[in-house]
Amino acid sequence: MDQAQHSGAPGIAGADADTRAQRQEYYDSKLAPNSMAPLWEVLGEVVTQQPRVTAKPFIWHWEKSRPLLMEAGKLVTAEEAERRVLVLENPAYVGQTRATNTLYGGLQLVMPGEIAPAHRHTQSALRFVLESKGGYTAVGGEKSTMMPGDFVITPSWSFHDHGNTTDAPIIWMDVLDVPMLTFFEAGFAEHHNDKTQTIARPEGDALARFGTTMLPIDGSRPYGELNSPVFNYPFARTRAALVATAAGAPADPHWAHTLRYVNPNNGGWAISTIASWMMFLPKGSSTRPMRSTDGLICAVAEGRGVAVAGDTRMEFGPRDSFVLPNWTWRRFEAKEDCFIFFSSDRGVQERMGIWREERAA
Ligand code: GTQ
Repeated sequence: MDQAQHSGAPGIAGADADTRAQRQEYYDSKLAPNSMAPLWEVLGEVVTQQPRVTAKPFIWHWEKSRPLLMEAGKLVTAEEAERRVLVLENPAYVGQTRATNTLYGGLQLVMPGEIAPAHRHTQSALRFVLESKGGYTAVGGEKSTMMPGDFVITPSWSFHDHGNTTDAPIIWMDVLDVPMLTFFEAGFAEHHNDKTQTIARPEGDALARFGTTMLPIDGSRPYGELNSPVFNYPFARTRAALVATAAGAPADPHWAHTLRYVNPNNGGWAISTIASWMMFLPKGSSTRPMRSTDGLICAVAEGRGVAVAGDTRMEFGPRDSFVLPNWTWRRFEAKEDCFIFFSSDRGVQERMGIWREERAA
């Protein structure tokens, strides 16, 4: 069969009405009762020539989402809610708790004095801090203060609790691999016996041991090989690295100046399932169109500009979050110096050997 016939409308072309009726009778009365179905009627749907993209580009503007979060802050406590989060629900997936086809996104608020109690789950999570005067997340027996632009991870099955001992709200963006775990039906979760986990190490311990281009001589790996033992990548360091990078080499036409958050144990992504990186796009510059099989959840640390996905132009400013769908041409324009955070399911796709990208000239 010609490969081109694998795409297009369901069913197979060319059969006359009699034949079609005969086949339908066979499907309904013989196959269906035996829990079988004819592949040839659906092959074009199942094995498509190009990805069938379902997510829509969308931007959640900080000016709108922050007041909505603060309203939630009055209606429900962090303890009641367990996690007081407004889900970033893609308009293409109403009621499905998904921001992209494979990732969950949310905006989480912890008010002064509140604690989001300790729990763990097989879903991995990352946080990208949008507003903070110094709230914290505890992971694996260590607390880390979270400042704006910091990237924090809670790998699969690690206990985590969040708290805020400052006098100002803390807000961050959550990205979790929830839809993937749902697909695998491999979700487990449990509460910690205590509201907060026991702190066993001083703040900064993980960063000192694993985050300075050195590693412990005894080879210890708190989360095994798969996930990074560094659980806070401070924005101050990331930003300085990106600025220094830009001083040393011209911008890549598609990536501008981009560095990825890495697991120092194996050079892979910080979280094995959720890839994450940050782009520095200097004022007045832009990137050329590209697309990839991973859909992106993004958040703006600094700057204003435009993100284009397909025919959709999204004007962004500081602390906005937005989605750029999989296999959809995307590009950026910077009106100011922009530092943009990205996350995607690329970690999983790469290990499956299916990740692809295309770059336009
Ligand atoms: O902070 O543990 O947005 O468990 C969704 C589920 C955050 C969290 C979310 C969670 C968390």
